[in-house]
Amino acid sequence: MHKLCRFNRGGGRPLVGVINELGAVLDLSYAGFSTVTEILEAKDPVAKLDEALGDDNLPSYPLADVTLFSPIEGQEVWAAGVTYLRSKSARMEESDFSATAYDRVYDAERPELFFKSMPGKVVDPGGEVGIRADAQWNVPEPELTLVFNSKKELVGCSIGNDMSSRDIEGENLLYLPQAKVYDKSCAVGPCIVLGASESEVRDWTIGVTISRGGETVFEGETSIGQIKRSFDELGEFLWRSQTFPDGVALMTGTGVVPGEDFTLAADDVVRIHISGIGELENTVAVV
Ligand code: DO4
Ligand code: MG
Repeated sequence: MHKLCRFNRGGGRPLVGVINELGAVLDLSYAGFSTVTEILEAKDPVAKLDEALGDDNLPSYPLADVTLFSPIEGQEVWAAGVTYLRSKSARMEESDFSATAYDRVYDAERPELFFKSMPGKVVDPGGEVGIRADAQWNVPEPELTLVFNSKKELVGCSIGNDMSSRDIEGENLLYLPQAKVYDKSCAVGPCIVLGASESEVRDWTIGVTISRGGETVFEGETSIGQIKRSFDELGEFLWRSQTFPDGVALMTGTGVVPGEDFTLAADDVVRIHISGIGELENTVAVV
């Protein structure tokens, strides 16, 4: 498995690197790579990286000395919903009005899929994620994020945060785009893991810790294996009647939902972890 990332040191354009087991970033610009996408588009991305990493002379930098960027370059970000039982029950509680829609989609053949973010609007690791100024009930949604290349091949996975306004979504299902798509509502990172099979990924855990003024105000965790649908099934529906010339990232839904009395506040720190990938940390700001 390889952890592909975008980074730089002391400013300048993002470079492509791999985070190794020692917590160092190996600089792939010295192996001739300038984008993550060209690796994702290769015939065999893992073999391509194995070959590049065979060079013992690649410069390496401690993670603490680099700035990481989201690994999303030109990929649109989409999201699946109601893929965990916990998501279905939380949404049915938040809205009498829309309860049957959530109930039905959980069992339906066609999954819920929605557009989440233009690539240029994706928030970097360490950046600010947004809560809407006109919303009262806001949560992060920690989600395994699948990464496909332009040939529909599932080539890797990352960590995503599908920031959501639950009061807006709960008021009327037709407000879902406003609850889900606004400035700073989508973060992805810190890397894309290549070379993990679906069965390996399903053994991983995903969780979130939210801190306020240094105190933990919420934490929760679940297993990726609880996702009801297979990755191929989600990908197959996403690609129906649509192409993605730069590839696409697909958040796979949340299985960790804070209780009804919890809402995010400005300056909260949200840390999402997936056992096989790492941690995506962001600070909350009102937008
Ligand atoms: O239908 C509402 C959104 C569902 C969602 O984002 C999730 O389950 O993660
Ligand atoms: Mg979600």
